[in-house]
Amino acid sequence: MYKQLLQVLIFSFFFISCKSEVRKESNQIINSKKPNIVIIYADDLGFGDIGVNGAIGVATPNIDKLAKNGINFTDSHCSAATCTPSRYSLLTGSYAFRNDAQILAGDAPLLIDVNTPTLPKMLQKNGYKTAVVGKWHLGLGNGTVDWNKEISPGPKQVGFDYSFLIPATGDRVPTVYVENQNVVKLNIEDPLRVSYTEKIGDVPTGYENPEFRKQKADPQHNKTIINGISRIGHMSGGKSAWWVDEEFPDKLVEKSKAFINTNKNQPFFLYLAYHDIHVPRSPNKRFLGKSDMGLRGDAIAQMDWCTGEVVNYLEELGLDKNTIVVFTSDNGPVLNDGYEDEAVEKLGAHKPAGVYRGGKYSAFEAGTRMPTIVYWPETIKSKTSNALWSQVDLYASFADLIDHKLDSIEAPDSFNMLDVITGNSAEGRDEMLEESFTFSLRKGEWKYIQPLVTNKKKSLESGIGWIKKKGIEPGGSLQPQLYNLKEDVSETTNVALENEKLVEDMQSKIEMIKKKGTRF
Ligand code: NG6
Ligand code: CA
Repeated sequence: MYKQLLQVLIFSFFFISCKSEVRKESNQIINSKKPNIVIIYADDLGFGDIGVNGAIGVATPNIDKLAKNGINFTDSHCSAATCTPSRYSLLTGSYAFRNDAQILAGDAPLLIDVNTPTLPKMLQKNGYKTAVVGKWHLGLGNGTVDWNKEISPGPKQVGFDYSFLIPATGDRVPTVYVENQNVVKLNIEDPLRVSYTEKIGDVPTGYENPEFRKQKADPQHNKTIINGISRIGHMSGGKSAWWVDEEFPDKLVEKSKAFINTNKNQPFFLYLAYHDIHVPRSPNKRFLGKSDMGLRGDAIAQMDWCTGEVVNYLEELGLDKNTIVVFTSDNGPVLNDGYEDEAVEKLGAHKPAGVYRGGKYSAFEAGTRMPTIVYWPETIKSKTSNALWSQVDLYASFADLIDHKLDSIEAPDSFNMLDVITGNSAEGRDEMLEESFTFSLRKGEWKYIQPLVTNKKKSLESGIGWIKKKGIEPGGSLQPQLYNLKEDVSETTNVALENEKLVEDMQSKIEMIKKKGTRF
């Protein structure tokens, strides 16, 4: 008995001292000792799309190296099954439904209220220089953006000292980079205009000149053609500023390295958000044929290369041992998301979501269960972790890492998972919300999916039919769904009817979460 108690005490002491080891450095007065934070955010990358998680047909040596020398998580989640909501949660520590975050148009206003506490603002307060490089998709300006002037509010007003943006998505106009809230290389003689309602200017569109396209596209992706790719939305002018999709990897790596280099002598936070492997998939010719899966696989190879470039650069500058790198993705995988790029035809035996059911947009696990690796040489040890946690937790976890005490309005849904993220604990969350077109709740071994709020079969089909058309199982039903993930990780057998009380409890827990921040 005493022996056991002693063991517990020794273990606790060891555990606490490991944790304080992680923090000790951040307490030192020399600012440069605070760990740098790099979040590498892939787009639409599924759990099974990386080598260490079983990818077939594409190699990801750089990402695998991070996983082998860091922690590879099997039950880590983005907050939602689509991009904008996940990014909103990552940066605010708040569930996306609290601000009604949905996939945004390319001319949507800034979604994050400038008075909302954000992860980059919290880090700034603690002496960090902060940057976002890559896909933004959180809106810009106040609703009527003039792309020819400084665009405000934007990343600066939510806490980023430096920004280099793909403003919305690769498939949406405007197809220009925005650096520190100004369109890059814009010629004022040729003003840039954007419309999501009607054709403007005389740039060919996919519906008028389909012969100009490199890839066939569905009607939503068939508007203005830029660089041989028809996009969502219309655009005219600004020709000198138009991006070349094939240059994304080099541009994003270049801008990331420049930011790291400029700030190497002080703590920094880099949020590097790739376009890859979102549509349109148009990798640089260096990566064509690098996979057996056509453009989708080649985009994975390209994204892996970018990851290697940035991580190796940290090493080259001697920063790697003082930098925590989180590699993850914003939502589950999708094959045909609007363009015919042969992702379906060339898939072979590869399973983008691994053993999980569903994909992007889906309420099933593949919607939010993300490939997730945390890498911090010499501070964290190599392992696999099955702990449950969400990207919404990064805010509170990084706050703890640098000894920032959260106040009552900060990060209302963010739980401190620092010990989990750094591998000192395998005890993740007890409960976690997953957002999609409905709500799901994880609790212990259970996964509950809230029924859709309609009684008409027709409305159900119109609500989720479009997801089915993409070959993805939406996971929506008029009935409650309950799965035991311990026995049925692929969510094949709905056991809601046998567990009425549990279903009721989980539904009421969702109601509680809806009412107020889960941290309080
Ligand atoms: C959808 C687009 C899809 C993709 C998605 C956003 C249509 C029919 N589909 O509306 O192609 O752009 O938005 O993807 O327009 S995400 O990863 O940014 O959430
Ligand atoms: Ca996405």
